[in-house]
Amino acid sequence: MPKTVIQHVLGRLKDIGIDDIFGVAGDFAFPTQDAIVQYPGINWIGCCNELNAGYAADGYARVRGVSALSTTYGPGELGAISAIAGAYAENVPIFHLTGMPTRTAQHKRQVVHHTLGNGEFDFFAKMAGPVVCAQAIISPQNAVYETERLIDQAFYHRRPVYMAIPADVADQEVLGSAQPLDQPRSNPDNVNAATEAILSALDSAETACILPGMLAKRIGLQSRLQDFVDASGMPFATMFADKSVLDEQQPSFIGMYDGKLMNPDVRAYVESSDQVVTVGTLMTDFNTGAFTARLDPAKTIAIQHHYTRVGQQEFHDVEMGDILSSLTSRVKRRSKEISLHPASLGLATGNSSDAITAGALYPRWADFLRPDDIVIAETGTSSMGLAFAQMPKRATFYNQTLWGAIGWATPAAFGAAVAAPERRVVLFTGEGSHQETAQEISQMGRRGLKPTIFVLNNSGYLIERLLCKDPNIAYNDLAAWRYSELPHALGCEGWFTTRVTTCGELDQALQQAAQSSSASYIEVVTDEYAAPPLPQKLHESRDTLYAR
Ligand SMILES: Cc1ncc(C[n+]2csc(CCOP(=O)(O)OP(=O)(O)O)c2C)c(N)n1
Ligand SMILES: [Mg+2]
Repeated sequence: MPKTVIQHVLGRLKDIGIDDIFGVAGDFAFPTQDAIVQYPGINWIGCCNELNAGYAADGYARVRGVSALSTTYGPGELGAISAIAGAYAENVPIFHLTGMPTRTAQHKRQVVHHTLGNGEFDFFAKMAGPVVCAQAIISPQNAVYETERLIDQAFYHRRPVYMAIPADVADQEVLGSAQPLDQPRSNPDNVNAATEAILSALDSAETACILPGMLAKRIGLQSRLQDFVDASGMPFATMFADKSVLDEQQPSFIGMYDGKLMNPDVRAYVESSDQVVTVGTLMTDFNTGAFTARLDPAKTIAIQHHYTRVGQQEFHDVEMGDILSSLTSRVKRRSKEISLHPASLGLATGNSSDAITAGALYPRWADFLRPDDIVIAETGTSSMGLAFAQMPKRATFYNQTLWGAIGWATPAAFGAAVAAPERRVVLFTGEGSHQETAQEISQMGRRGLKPTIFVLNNSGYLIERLLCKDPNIAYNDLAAWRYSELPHALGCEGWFTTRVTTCGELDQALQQAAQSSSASYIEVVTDEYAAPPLPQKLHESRDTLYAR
C-alpha cells in the first residue's frame, strides 16, 4: 500500500526510538494526530497544554534520547516554544510536528483562525527558527528527504527540530525517496593527532582529573566515557548540569565541583590538577559557582561534540565518541590512590516534633533515594540542596541548569515516567515552580503512573528572596494553595497524599512513600527561609553574580 506523508514521518520516528508522542489536539493538526493515534506502536500522550507537552517531551528525550511533540498551528505551537527553546539550550532533541492550514488556504491568503489575520503563514516557522537546529515545511515531494535531514540534524546537534505539515499534505502519498543520511564520521588523522596531543599532555601531568559533561550523556556516550575513566585511572568531579552523567557510586567520583561556592576540597583538587579533561561541559554561571571556577585554558583538554581542544590547539572533525575510544585504547593508567571522596550531606537533624529545617530535610531526601531512580529536580532551592547528595547506583539526576525555566520539572517528570515506566521517578519541586504547570500531574494519574512527588512549600520564591534586593518584596509571595489536595482534585485515584510540617510527620511520610505501591504526593512545609548551603552562598555572593 502506498505510504502517506504522515505515515512515512511516523515510521521514521518509530525507527529512531519514539514510541510515544506528546501533544494537544487542534484542527490543523487533525490529519497528523489521527495518524498518530492509529499508528501501531506509537501512543498518543495528551497533555494539559502545549508548554507542558513540550516539557514532557523534554523529560522523555532526556531518558530515551529523542522525543516528539505534536501541536496545532499558531497558538498551539507558540505555547510550546519556551519548552523548545529550553530543549535547544540543554541539548535535548525533540521533533516538533505542527499542523498548518492547507496549502490552498495559504496560497489564497485566507483569513483563517490561528493566524494574525494578515494572510501571512510563515511567521510561526520564523519564530521557531532560532530555537531549533533545522526546520522544514513538508510537501509530498520533500517529505522523505526532509524527514531524513531533520533526523540527521537533530542527532548531529542534539537539539530540537521543527516540522510543519499542512493539513492537506499529511494524507497525500509520498513522492520521491531518499537514503537515510550517514551520521558524521571523524577525520581519522585528526583523531590521531588529537589523541597524541592529549596523551602527551597527560604524560607530563603529575595530577589530572576529568569533568564529564551532560552532553556526553545526551549523545549516549556514557559507557564509552566510563571506559575512558576506567582506563585512565583518573578521578572525576561533576558540575551542576552534569550531575550523574556517570554513576556516582564509584571510587573515581570525588564529588561536585562548583567553583568557590561549595566543596573546597573538590575545588582544590580540580584547580590544582596539572591537566583537567572536560568532556562536553559548558561553563555557565550556575555550573561554575557564579563564574568562580578557575580552569587554566593552558591546562585544560576540552573534548567537545565535534572537536577537541588541547591547550591552544584545536582539532576539528573529531567526534566525541571517536576520540574517547581512541584515548581508551591508548591512555596509560594512573595507579595513584584516589584520596578524595564525595562529602555526604551529614546526618539529618531534627526531633519528631521539630519544624523541618534544611538540615533536617535534605539528608532525609538523600536517604529516600534508591538505585535506578530517575530524579527530576526543579530550578529553585530544592535542586540546589539535592545536587550535593550522592546519587545511589545507576540513579540519574536531571535538572535544567542553563535554561532554568521554573515549571519544567513537573511535566518533565511525567515525560520521564512515560519513557521509563519500570523505573521510579522522584520529582522535587518548589511550590512556586509547581504553580506554573501543576495540572500535568493529572496526566500521571490518568495513565496510572506512580511517581513520588515532593512539593516544597516555603511560602514563596525562596531562591528569589535570597537573590533580590528586598527578600520580602511582594513579587516573591504566592497564592497559598492546598497542594496536597491537588491530586484528588485533578483526578489522581488512589494516590498517597499528605502534608507534613514536622520532622516526625516527614519521617512517617517518607516511610509510607517508600513502601507504597501507588504514587505519592508529599507537601513539605518549611519556614520561608529554610535554605540549603548553596542558595545561601549565592545570596552572599549576589553582588558579584549580578555586578559583572
Ligand atoms: C519561567 C520562569 N519564570 C520565572 C523564573 C524566575 N525564577 C527563578 S527561581 C523562581 C522561584 C522558584 O520558587 P519555588 O519553586 O517556590 O522554589 P524555592 O526557591 O522557593 O524553593 C523564579 C520565579 C524562572 N526561572 N523561570
Ligand atoms: Mg518556594
